[in-house]
Amino acid sequence: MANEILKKITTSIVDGEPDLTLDLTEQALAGRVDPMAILDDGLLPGMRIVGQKFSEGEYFLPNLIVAAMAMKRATARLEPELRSRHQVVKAAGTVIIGTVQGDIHEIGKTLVATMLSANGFAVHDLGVDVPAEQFIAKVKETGATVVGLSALLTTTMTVQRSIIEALRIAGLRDRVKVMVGGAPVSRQWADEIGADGYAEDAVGAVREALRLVGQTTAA
Ligand code: HCB
Repeated sequence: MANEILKKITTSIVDGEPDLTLDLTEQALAGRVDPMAILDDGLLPGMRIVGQKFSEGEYFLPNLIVAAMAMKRATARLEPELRSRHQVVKAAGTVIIGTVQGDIHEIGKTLVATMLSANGFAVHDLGVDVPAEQFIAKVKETGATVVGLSALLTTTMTVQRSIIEALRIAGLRDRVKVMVGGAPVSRQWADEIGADGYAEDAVGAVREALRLVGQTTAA
């Protein structure tokens, strides 16, 4: 039953049917399918296929938009389930996260924020298209020790480097650890731009953030 519904969820994302995706997500939850499996084995494979079809010229912008709508609806429904699965023992630290300036992709960043907060972090999500100054102001205001920078475009991943530099110029680089992520981002890129951490997905981001604040508890 689980595999079948997860496949249907994937197909509904690829076909761009937000109502159906939400309905199938509800059905999966009612059938006690693990919310993490719904995300990892149902929704995300669908988004990967959509991205692939877009890069091959089979899909166009409207396909991306409608797939993103489906994904957003389903992840909003999953959010409370993902949060309640994790028992927050103590505040793990404060994280500021956002998608960098010039980039409006928000789904991955929001998932990372959800998982961090489900794992005990106080999270300030600055949204998308966030300029360096806004990250800097929020670090000063909150005393956050981790900054998460999301970038989905090869043209905006370079902004991650500029933000790290801006944090240095603002005299904050010794106070905060920077964790980068997003589809085109790699560990090698993170090292190249002097980031402190990199994560491939939301669970990895929790692990990485815990490492960065000096904790060892697994996500
Ligand atoms: Co967009 N888009 N898009 N898009 N888009 C991508 C990213 C392409 C790869 C598609 C392709 O060509 N195959 C491509 C980028 C190519 C490139 O730069 N090399 C692309 C393009 C070209 C564009 C436009 C330029 C298209 C156009 O206008 N002609 C345009 C850019 C707009 C802009 O930002 N200025 C654009 C627009 C859109 C939308 C608006 C239609 C829509 C976003 C809607 C929204 O977010 N509300 C969209 C979408 C949906 C995608 C794809 C299909 C899916 C992205 C997604 O949500 N993935 C994407 C294809 C792809 O990525 N394969 C495509 C699912 C999430 C869960 O994964 O990687 O974002 P994630 O996040 C992960 C992971 O990276 C990590 O954890 C997350 C959770 O697992 N992570 C972090 C992320 N951030 C982190 C931060 C940390 O600190 C730590 C870990």
